[in-house]
Amino acid sequence: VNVKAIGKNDNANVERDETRGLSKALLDLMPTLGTDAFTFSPIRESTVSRAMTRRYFSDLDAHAETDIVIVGAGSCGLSCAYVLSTLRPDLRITIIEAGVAPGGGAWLGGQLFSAMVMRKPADLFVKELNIPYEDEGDYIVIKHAALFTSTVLSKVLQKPNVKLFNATTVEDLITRKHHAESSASSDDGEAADESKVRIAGVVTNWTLVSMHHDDQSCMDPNTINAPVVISTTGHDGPFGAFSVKRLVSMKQLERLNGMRGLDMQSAEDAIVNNTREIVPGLIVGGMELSEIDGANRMGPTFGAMALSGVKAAHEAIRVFDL
Ligand code: AHZ
Repeated sequence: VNVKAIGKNDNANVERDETRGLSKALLDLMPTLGTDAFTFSPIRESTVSRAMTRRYFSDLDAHAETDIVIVGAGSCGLSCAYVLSTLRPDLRITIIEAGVAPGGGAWLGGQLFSAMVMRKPADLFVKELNIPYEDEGDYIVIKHAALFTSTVLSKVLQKPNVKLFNATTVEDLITRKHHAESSASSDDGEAADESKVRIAGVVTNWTLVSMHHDDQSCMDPNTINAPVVISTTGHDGPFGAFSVKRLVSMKQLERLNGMRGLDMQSAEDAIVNNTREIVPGLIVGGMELSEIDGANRMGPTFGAMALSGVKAAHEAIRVFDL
């Protein structure tokens, strides 16, 4: 795909005032603020409108056919997007997040506390992102979960091959008949089973529209075709575990085993180790997985979310390249 550059980054040409830490231009601007000497560059309202809508609709057009869709921009989905977009700048990656604010449950550490705990070796991912932390031996602590989430989010959003559609919900999965011989997960050449499907994209709607299917009729959705979908929608809840619940209702999974009680020790290993292609074309990562396998929850420790995202990226590249 041709992925066009997202914009000019002329930070390298910014002249800094070394003692005061800010750019000379910003320091020169400061005393003019609130005086007659200060005014913004001129603009017309329609220019603002077109600046936004032209880009949004051109992104919708470009991403209607995408290489990889990530459903859910929580800690797992964002970690996955970072690795995938870095390793494969040639791939067009589309993130669909139901909430207005991407980040899922990773804006706070646990309860309403700030600090975020990650067990080693997830410190390797935090080092990759260049986020400061305190090393406590077997685990590290980032002073605020929002520092992790805002950093990974900002790095992902700067990638030219990534588009995040937030306030947008995945309402359904696109399916095709699955032919085992062409499957990513089977190489034994068995005959096509009519009831088996592969996932071939997602069905979307703006979240505010999705929330009103009960009181407004016929608000049809939109679609995105993709050979690989990665679902990281979290454990069951009002929005969570979306794709795996849909796999059960379309009889591609017999049942969900349901997330078990909390056991930090075993839960994190299980989530990373079980991150995989569940049906052809659909990889599941993060806490959504616990619903399929009956893994324990881990509570407020986030290493498994980062490394499940790393594994989902690795798996997505394998499936895409088949
Ligand atoms: O809004 C959801 C959230 O941002 C989004 N999402 C869910 N359903 C969606 C749909 N379409 C689009 N149908 C959807 N987006 O998915 C994101 C999931 O983020 P999360 O933080 O809930 O999940 P995660 O697996 O990345 O991280 C789980 C973090 C947890 S939960 C937990 C525990 O309960 O013990 N412990 C940890 C570390």
